[in-house]
This record gives sequence, C-alpha cells and structure tokens, in this order.
Amino acid sequence: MSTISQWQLRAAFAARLSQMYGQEVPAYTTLVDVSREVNEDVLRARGADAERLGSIGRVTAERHGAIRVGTPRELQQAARVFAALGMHPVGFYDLREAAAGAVPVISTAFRPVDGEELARNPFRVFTSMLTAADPRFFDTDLRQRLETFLAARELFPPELLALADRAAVERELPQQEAERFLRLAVQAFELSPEPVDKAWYETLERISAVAADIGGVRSTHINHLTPRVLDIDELYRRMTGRGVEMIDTIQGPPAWKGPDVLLRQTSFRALAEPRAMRTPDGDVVSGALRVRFGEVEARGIALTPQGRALYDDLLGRVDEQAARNPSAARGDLARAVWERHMPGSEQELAAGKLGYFTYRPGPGLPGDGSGPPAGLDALLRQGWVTAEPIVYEDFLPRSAAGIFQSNLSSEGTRHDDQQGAAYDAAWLSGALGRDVLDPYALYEQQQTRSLARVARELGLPHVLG
Ligand code: OOG
Ligand code: NI
Repeated sequence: MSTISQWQLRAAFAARLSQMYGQEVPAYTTLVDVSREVNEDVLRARGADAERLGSIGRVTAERHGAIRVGTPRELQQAARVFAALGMHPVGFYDLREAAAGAVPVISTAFRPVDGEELARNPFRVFTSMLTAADPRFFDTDLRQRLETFLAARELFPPELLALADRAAVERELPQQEAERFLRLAVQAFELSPEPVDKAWYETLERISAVAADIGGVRSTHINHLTPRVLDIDELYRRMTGRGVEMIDTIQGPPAWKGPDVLLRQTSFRALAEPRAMRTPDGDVVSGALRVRFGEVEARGIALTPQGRALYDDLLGRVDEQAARNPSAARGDLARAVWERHMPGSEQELAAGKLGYFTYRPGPGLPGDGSGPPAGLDALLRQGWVTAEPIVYEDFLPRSAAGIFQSNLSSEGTRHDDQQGAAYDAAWLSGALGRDVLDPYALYEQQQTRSLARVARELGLPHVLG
C-alpha cells in the first residue's frame, strides 16, 4: 500500500489550509491571484534573475500561516502536529517587547530546516502563545479566569495527536491514515460556528484584541496565510487599485536598488466577519469580529548577526529621522539611509560577512594549471567559486508586532509599572519538550557545509570561511 511522506503531508496540509481559508476569507483568494500575476510578470521581465531567491515553483506554492494558542500545553500539542509535517520550532520572538501597544504573546515559527526539505515545500507557521502570566496585561483574577477557561477547551483531538506522533516517528503515514490526519489537522484550524461568549470576549478585548482572539473563544483558527511575491511594491499598488484597503506601509527594509534582504511584509486590513454571539441573558445574536487579515511578503537574503545588527541600527536611524521629520514619507527616509549605509551588492554583503550564501565551484575553472588562488574573495573574483544567496526563512519581531498592531482597532492596555513575566528560548524549549533552534546556526551550517564542499572539490588545503 502506498504511503505519504512527511513533505507530501506538509504540502497537502498547506494546500488544503489554503483552500479552506480561501472559502472563509474570499479577499485572500484575490491576494493569491494578484500575487501570482505579479510573479508571472516579474519572471517575464527579469528572466532567470527573478528566480535567484527561489524557483518560481517554490515561490508560487510558498505560504506562511499564523496561529495563536493559549497555553504551554496547547503549544506543545501544536508542536506535535507540526512535527508530523517535518516542521520544527525555529527562533524565539517576544512581541510583548516589540510592540508599543498590548500584544501579550511570545512566538516561534515551525518550519522545515534542511535545504532539501525547504526546496520541496517551505511551509512555515508563525505560532504565538498568550502570556497569561504577565501582570502587565492580566491581574491575578483575570489570569485565573483565563487559565480556567483555557484548561477546559481542547484544540486538538486525541486522534489527531496520535496520528501526528506516528507520522513524526515513522516519517510517513499510510494513505488512509494520512487522509484522516489531514482532515483532522485542517479542521483544528477552521473558524468555529459556536457562539462566542460576548461578555467574556469583551472583557479580554479591553486589555488586548489579541488576548480576546486567543482566550475569548473555545477553539483556534488560522489567523492568516501569506503568499510570497517577487515585487511587493507592485502588489501593493495593484491591490490598492482593486479597491482593497491595505495597511499604511510595507514593513521591513525599504524598496531600493540594492539587494533584497530579510523580509518585507504588508497586509490588507482585518475584515469584519460575522460571528454568532451569546449575550449574558443567553440569547444568541449575530455579531462581527475583526481579527483576520491578509498578509503578503517578499523574502530576501538571510543576514548574519553582524548584518542583522546593521539592519536594526538602520531602522533606528530611520525612526530618529521620522521623529524629527513627521511630514516626510518613511519609505523615502529609509531608502536614503539604506543608500548611504547598506552594501549595494551581493558581493559586498558576502565580503563583509553580512549575509549568508551557498558557495559552489564556479563553471569556468581556468585550465592553465596555475591552480586556485588563496582566500575566498580571490576565488570569487576569479570565478573559481560562485555565491548564491541563502533565503531568509524566518520572521522579524518588529514587523510582526507592526502587522499585529496595524490591524487592531485599539491599543489595549498595559501596565508597564509591573515587572513582566520572563520567557525566553530556553523556557520555550522546556514548554515544547524539544529544542527551539537558532535560525543563525541553521544558516551558518548551510554556508559552512557549502564551503567545505568547495574546498574538497577544488582540492584546497584549507577550509574556507
Ligand atoms: C502573527 C503576526 C506575525 C508575521 O508574518 O510576521 C506574522 C499573528 O498575527 O498571529 O505572522
Ligand atoms: Ni504573517
């Protein structure tokens, strides 16, 4: 009997989730259509260069999802479902610190980690957990009520978790079990028709709309699914042209003529979706909630810690200038800062050890017997070695906080006089019962391996680096 491998499960899960979400949020389908059109146009205009950061096949199928859960237990269960799909927790994001308003969550991203798996299907899910223990947002009474409410709900049925554990161990499932697993997994992220307890939801909403979205209902749902686009500025114009109301900005690096780095994201505003509500008298009335939005992103080159420090520093400069010049367009200020301080080519990023690359033996090895020169720079310059950028597969906390907040109608409340509850990557690893991987270590490993291969194939005496 045929079996379905992990990557096939992952690809099928992403595709079915996309279909389900498209039915729930029709504007998402528009976003996917426009993204595809933009990608086709970019491919036509730029040819092979358009595929420098991923084949058109990968980019067209590429999505990230976002989900939000309430407790460490729910997070651990989500991790089991993702492990079945070959997706591992990478990175720790503290959005409480990245946001000015009330975004009481910490997050990680579940994704494939090795190059081959990413190439097969790069599906990733940004996963946030409510920080109910943080007194800046929740007092003791509310924390207790929240914890009681969350302890009584079940997001993932035992049958789903059992199938997930089996897929994680066996790295595949028989066809019938795979079908059952996929059905239950997609169902776990569908919007529930169950009436929302209006008073409870509103109690949480006064603190944070995110808290209400997570802890105010008895199930979870996919918050957004994000397609990848090759020209996000063009996408923004076309969506606006179709009358879709977008948030004010594109988060992340500005549009400029140099290399794309990290991640640029934007979204359309959260839509009011009809939801049944139960009033304190027990009546069920129709209401509307505005929490789900449509995001789109463009991915660039993964930066090293030094590259990332430069990025963060430049964002700080842009902030300062924007504060001094409130009437200037932020994008213009950012572009000017970038043009002064960000390396304008991939070669400079590589030479400055600011970006990660996969190195390969070059095509035109000279045959005069003089042998390769010493040092990576010379090898690159003389064509002995080529460098292909490694794509950034992760997220940016500040952009994530920006996306969260730009879609909220109120800032919520936070009490910064209170000491925040401490969470970090180690805490998260403990809660998940598995290591939260360091994204830099993953990129570094990919680069180091490629350099070792180059050294071997060129017969160089030293490892390059
Ligand atoms: C997650 C927001 C972060 C991103 O792409 O940075 C995110 C959420 O809204 O749950 O998805
Ligand atoms: Ni997102």
